[in-house]
Amino acid sequence: MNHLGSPNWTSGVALCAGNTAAINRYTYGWFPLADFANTKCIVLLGHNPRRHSWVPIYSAIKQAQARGAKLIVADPRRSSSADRADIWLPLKVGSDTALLFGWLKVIIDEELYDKDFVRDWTVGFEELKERVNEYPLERVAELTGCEPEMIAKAARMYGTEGPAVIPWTPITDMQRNSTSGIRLQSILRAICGYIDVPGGETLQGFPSDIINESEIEMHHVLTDEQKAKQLGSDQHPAFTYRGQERFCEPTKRVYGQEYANIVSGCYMTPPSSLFRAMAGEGPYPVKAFFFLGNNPMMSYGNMKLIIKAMMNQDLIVAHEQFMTPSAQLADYVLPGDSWLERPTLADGSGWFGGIRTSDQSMEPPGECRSTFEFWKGLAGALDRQEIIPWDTIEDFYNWRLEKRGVTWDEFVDTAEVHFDPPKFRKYLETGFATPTGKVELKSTAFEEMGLDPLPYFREDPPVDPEYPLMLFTGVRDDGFFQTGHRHIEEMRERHPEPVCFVSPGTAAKYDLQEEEWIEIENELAAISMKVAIKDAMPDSLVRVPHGWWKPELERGAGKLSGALKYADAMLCRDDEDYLDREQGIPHLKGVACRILKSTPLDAAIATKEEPVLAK
Ligand SMILES: Nc1nc2c(c(=O)[nH]1)N[C@H]1C(S)=C(S)[C@@H](COP(=O)(O)OP(=O)(O)OC[C@H]3O[C@@H](n4cnc5c(=O)[nH]c(N)nc54)[C@H](O)[C@@H]3O)O[C@H]1N2
Ligand SMILES: Nc1nc2c(c(=O)[nH]1)N[C@H]1C(S)=C(S)[C@@H](COP(=O)(O)OP(=O)(O)OC[C@H]3O[C@@H](n4cnc5c(=O)[nH]c(N)nc54)[C@H](O)[C@@H]3O)O[C@H]1N2
Ligand SMILES: [Mo]
Repeated sequence: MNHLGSPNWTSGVALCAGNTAAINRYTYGWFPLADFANTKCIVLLGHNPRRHSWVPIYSAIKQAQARGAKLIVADPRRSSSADRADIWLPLKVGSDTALLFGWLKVIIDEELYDKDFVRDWTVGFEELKERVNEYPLERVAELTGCEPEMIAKAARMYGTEGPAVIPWTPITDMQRNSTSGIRLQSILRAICGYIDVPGGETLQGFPSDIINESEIEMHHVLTDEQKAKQLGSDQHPAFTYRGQERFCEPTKRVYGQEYANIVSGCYMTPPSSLFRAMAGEGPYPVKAFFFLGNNPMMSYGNMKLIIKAMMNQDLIVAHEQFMTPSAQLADYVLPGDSWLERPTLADGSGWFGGIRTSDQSMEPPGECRSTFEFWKGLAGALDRQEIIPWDTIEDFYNWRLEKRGVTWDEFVDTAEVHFDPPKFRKYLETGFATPTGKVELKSTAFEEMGLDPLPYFREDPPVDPEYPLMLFTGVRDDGFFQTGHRHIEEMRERHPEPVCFVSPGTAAKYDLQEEEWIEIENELAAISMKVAIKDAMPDSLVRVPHGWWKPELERGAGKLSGALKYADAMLCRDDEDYLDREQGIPHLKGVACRILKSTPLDAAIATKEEPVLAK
């Protein structure tokens, strides 16, 4: 993309970890990794690692607790992590940012922060304090629905029982106040003295002696003129070139190179701006769309708009393993190989400072090709062979490993994860990779872009009596990964249909029975789900599973194998009220909706037929 001159690239990591990385840079220049092995206190904002979801994190938390570490969980639902927590804060869906303001208020008022660190290594503390004073505990209690004493108790635990960690959570990556929520997490880590210390959160940088992924991406070859055209960067610049290039110089100073695409999240086009331009809403037309390792139609907000955007393209090319609803709209589907069928050399994208390898175990079947071969073939077809000069992917890896003095074959044979020995408080020598070299509690970069340099909280739009319930998306069924795997019979036997969760109170109010088919509806669409009644759910909240379609149903425009009937993205909004201002990502944690009971006839149809979407 950089060689061809297009700045318009986006990814599912725009609402999962990539955007967190980009926003963390505004505070201390990098994205930290939690040191679970040595920590004394863990805070989970929603994030609920389970035995069948985030296995290493689940195990690390259990081990830390066995050592006596404290666990604080904020979750509207009594999740399995909430069950094991020392403190559970049952906050209102989408209100994490307000809760974090409450914590800061207590920590600043009671002087539980690290005063030396704040004096020597931060800028903007006084302004931050003033902003935080706008959030007294009574107001925070109202915004979050949590008891003021419980908020204060959790804040004291975080402030005094450290070193503590607030490991990455996707939950604040998908909210209207995402930028402020992520900033508040980074501010808490910093002022409490938990950054780059054992048991806290470490700024790992790139692994040594390897050509890292950010170097390979060659962001310097994309011209300033093209970067300036990146869609959405005027309105929502936080993770675009416009926002992130402010870190080039400091990143070079601290980490040795200008571009650091941490978790691949730092130079993206805001998805909603991209799809709106593709749909013809300007500022200029987009005519061709290529996607790879992403099911774009179902992985953002406002799915109907994305379908319109795709239908408005002259050319769509998909590099996919399966005929997903997105791939069904492509002009060309290039079959992709899978991870066992290719050798892999991966660094941790700067988040985790290690290198991982995986050997090729078998040949890809039929016409399936690796992504390397696809891009190399494309460069050749454009007579630009010099972009990818290596004959094979192994040659490419040999080049990346030259500095280590090993060949790919030798390196992969070790079958290890390669770590550099940990270093702490590296900022004492280099400063932080921010424009001021300090931890920016008040962001100079946001200020320069005309954005609020301090965190703030935007409340929900007023309740529309037509849509009295709230939904959030995010059941990850154990047998599936995201929108994938619904074609695997054994897994479908375990989870044959999409199932949403409601509380016993909500079920009683709307006369819903276990396993009954219902429709969940809002201004955008209605989708069909079966009901599960769960004690762990609070009243008036509906938990909707992510990414449902049925590969066995009819394919193609207007059908899309059931995606129109079941996908959560049909209900996810991307109007300004539902977008994070700085990033332009959708609010998926608290969307107004209502429940309609399906008639038995509808329920029968729901499993067999698909509605036709007017083109
Ligand atoms: N088997 C399997 N494992 C997976 C995946 C999969 O598809 N299948 N997906 C992987 C991926 S990419 C991700 S990102 C993770 C997601 O996994 P998690 O990070 O655990 O996220 P969720 O399961 O979506 O929701 C976690 C909790 O957040 C709570 N929650 C919902 N809204 C809010 C809110 O506004 N505030 C707070 N504080 N809590 C809230 C929910 O009640 C839920 O208990 O799972 C990963 N693991
Ligand atoms: N509405 C809504 N949007 C969301 C979320 C949500 O809960 N609701 N969750 C968000 C989260 S947490 C995440 S992580 C993102 C995930 O969003 P995506 O990255 O789109 O995740 P998947 O749905 O797993 O789609 C990945 C696709 O890549 C294909 N694929 C997998 N491996 C390979 C490969 O090796 N080669 C090729 N060529 N293709 C491959 C798979 O077949 C699959 O169709 O979505 C985000 N978007
Ligand atoms: Mo994710």
